[in-house]
Parts: sequence; structure tokens; C-alpha cells
Amino acid sequence: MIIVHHLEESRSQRVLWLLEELGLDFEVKRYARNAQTRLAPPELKSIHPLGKSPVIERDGEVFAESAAIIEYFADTEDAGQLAVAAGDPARFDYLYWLHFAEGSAMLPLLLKLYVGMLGENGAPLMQMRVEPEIDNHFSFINTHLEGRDYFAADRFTAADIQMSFVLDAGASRGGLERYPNLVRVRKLQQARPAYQRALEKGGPYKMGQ
Ligand SMILES: N[C@@H](CCC(=O)N[C@@H](CS)C(=O)NCC(=O)O)C(=O)O
Repeated sequence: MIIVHHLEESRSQRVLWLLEELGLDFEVKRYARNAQTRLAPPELKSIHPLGKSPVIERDGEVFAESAAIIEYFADTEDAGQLAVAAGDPARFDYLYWLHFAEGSAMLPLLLKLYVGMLGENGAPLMQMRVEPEIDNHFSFINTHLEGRDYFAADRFTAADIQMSFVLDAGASRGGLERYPNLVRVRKLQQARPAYQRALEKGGPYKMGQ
């Protein structure tokens, strides 16, 4: 049995979605964020030393880091239907978007959150580097999605699931509406039955609005 240690309003939502798309049985243990710091509760450190989410367990084995979890389960479950196999011409594009999410796109979005905490003191950094870098990434994604409903291989893959949190973070931190293809693809993602089932299992997810 798979146990998902699910932190509210987090990247873990996309792991619930993945497991629903794969049709796997799983149990969800929900964790609330600290109301002041928004950090995860300390008990998550008893599952994995970093104390972050997503982290999942299966038969005593622990899996952390969302791109690694998603790539691993997409490869090994459901006959790899959500993956793009080695040797397929779309394989690199698939891996690119699977890793672009955490490797590139999330950094300026996280900086927006943290630099925003500095208020006026952070305003120059926000204007000179953070906002332009978000625009750089989102414009690039918007161009890539022109005429496409999926990130890679002209079909729904695990890369779409991994990229979904980037779109959610963009929506919740403001500005996504300036990129019509991101808005359009996000709506298509949210309409999937497995996405909706994952929402029911994870509990309230304001970032998905
Ligand atoms: N790159 C990691 C990031 C994990 C991460 O930072 N998760 C956040 C939730 S979105 C978290 O656990 N934050 C709470 C904390 O740091 O205490 C991944 O994609 O799995």
C-alpha cells in the first residue's frame, strides 16, 4: 500500500493526481502548515530528513522529490502509459518539461514569495530580477504551448502533471492571466476526472482555483 504524506496547499497535490491517473490504491495522511510560518510540521521529518512534501512510502520504501517520484512511478506503473519511453523521439522533450518545473521554473516563483516578505526593502530586487525572470519563463512556456494541449509528445504525460504546480503557483502568486496558453492548458488539466478525484482526496487546495 502506498501512503502519501500530503502537506496542504503543496506540490504533493500533483502526486495525488499522478496516482489517480495511474489508478493505484493509496492512503493519504494530511498535514497542516504552521499558520504563522507556513512551514511543514516537524513530524514530516520522521518520514524523510528534509521534512518536505511530497514524500510517499510503499512497503517501507520512502520516495521524495516530486520529479523523481513522478518519473519513477510513470515509468514503472500502468505499463509506462504516462511516460515517454527511451528511444521515442519525444523522450527528451518529455524529460525537459518534467525537470524544468523544479529545476528552472519554480525558483523565481519561490523568490517572489520570499522577496515579497521583505516588503518595500525587497521591491528593487522584485522589479529588477524576480518579476522579469517569471515573465521570461512564462513567456517561454506560453510560446511552447501555442497550438498544443500538452507539454510533450502530443499527448497527456507525466510531464503535464509535474508542470501543473508551476501553473498553480503562477495563478496563486498573480500574473498567470497574462499568458493565455498557460490558462487554457491549466483548465484542460483541471477538467480531467483523475485531477478532480485527487482534489477530493487532498482536501482544500486554494492554489488550484
Ligand atoms: N523540489 C522539491 C520541493 C519540496 C518542497 O519544498 N515542498 C514544500 C511544499 S510545496 C514544503 O514541503 N514546504 C514546507 C517546508 O519547507 O517546511 C519537490 O519538488 O519535491
